[in-house]
Amino acid sequence: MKIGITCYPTYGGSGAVATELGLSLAERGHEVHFVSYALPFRLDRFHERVFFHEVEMEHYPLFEHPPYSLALAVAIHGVARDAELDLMHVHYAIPHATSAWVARTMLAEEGRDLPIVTTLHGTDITLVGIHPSFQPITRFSIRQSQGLTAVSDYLAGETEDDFGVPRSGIEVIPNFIDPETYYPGREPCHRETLAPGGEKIVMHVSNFRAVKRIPDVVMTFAGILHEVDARLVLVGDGPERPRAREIAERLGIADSIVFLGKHAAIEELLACADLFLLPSESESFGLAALEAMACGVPVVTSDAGGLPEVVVEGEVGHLLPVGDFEGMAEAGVSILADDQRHARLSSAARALAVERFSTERVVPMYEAHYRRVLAASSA
Ligand code: GMT
Repeated sequence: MKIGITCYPTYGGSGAVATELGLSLAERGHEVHFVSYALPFRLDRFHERVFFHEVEMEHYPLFEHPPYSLALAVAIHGVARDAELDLMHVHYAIPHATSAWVARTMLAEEGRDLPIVTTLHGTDITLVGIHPSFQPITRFSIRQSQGLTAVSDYLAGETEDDFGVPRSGIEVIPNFIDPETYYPGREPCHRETLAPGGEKIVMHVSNFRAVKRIPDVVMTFAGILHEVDARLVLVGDGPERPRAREIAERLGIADSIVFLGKHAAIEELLACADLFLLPSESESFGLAALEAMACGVPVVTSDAGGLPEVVVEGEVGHLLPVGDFEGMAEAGVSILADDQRHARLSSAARALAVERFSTERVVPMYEAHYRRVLAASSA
């Protein structure tokens, strides 16, 4: 198949999933065309059958906010026509599903068909999409897609409740990991640099938005530090990063925290973590938690959204109520202070990630979804 993919190129789960999917589809023999305003952050090497098309934007002085959605629609239209795409797969509904619908409408006028598959990732439904300024157009655009997938049961349910899309019209296809990229004991490990005194490594990876509850990461770590000699490694960047430093300084634990900033190859860092924290307010899936599990790292997370579909309580870590940083600290200590328990959770985490969420298992679900959409379109 010839497949177009649009995603946000920035540091975040939806861009990561879209890029890994595109690369894996290309490895399986499909031709993949990425369309976005910048190179997706994980598309960092040459790959056969993979093309990138940058959306051209005119920065006319009249526009305080240049209309990216329209420029994207024009780009999708051009790529679909020139590369003869079979279908367009957009990740994150806003504005991608709308731009794809405009492109599809333009192509229809020229006698061409471009089926659209939209994958819902999270805040495009639960936070941004539901805001009154976007709700009607999100609803319209996702209902216009020929295929609709969500990354968890939880998100499919929210989409039905808040947008009136029947649950039967949404296929749940979970996030996935390549077990040969994410694995325990990866070398070289950076343990000696990150924790030179042999401390346990507690890690958090995100784009530091408010929804990630960064203060809870620091407070949980402070609780762990009372009982266990540990260091907190914070990977990523975003609006809440200064707040994390401020809290750490106030608590007098800044020296035990490493602010690493953004890293593309997080598998190298996760492989030397002892515990992963994800205390989010809302998380439709929690790709970062899955990546940690695949590296054999037990996780302590909130029980928000789709996280219980990924993290099995007591088997691979612990799920606590949102905001319960004291409980999270206790759970973290119970894992870090008991080597045998840590080893048990670590191997269960790896096994679960590989069995349920490997590329090999999940990517064929997307291929089957595409085939169904194409069959329905040509019927
Ligand atoms: O929806 C978002 O917040 C953005 C998105 C991203 O690009 O980071 O994250 C979502 O998509 C990921 C990939 O499907 C999921 O693993 C994350 O749980 C989800 N984030 C939220 O729901 C907050």
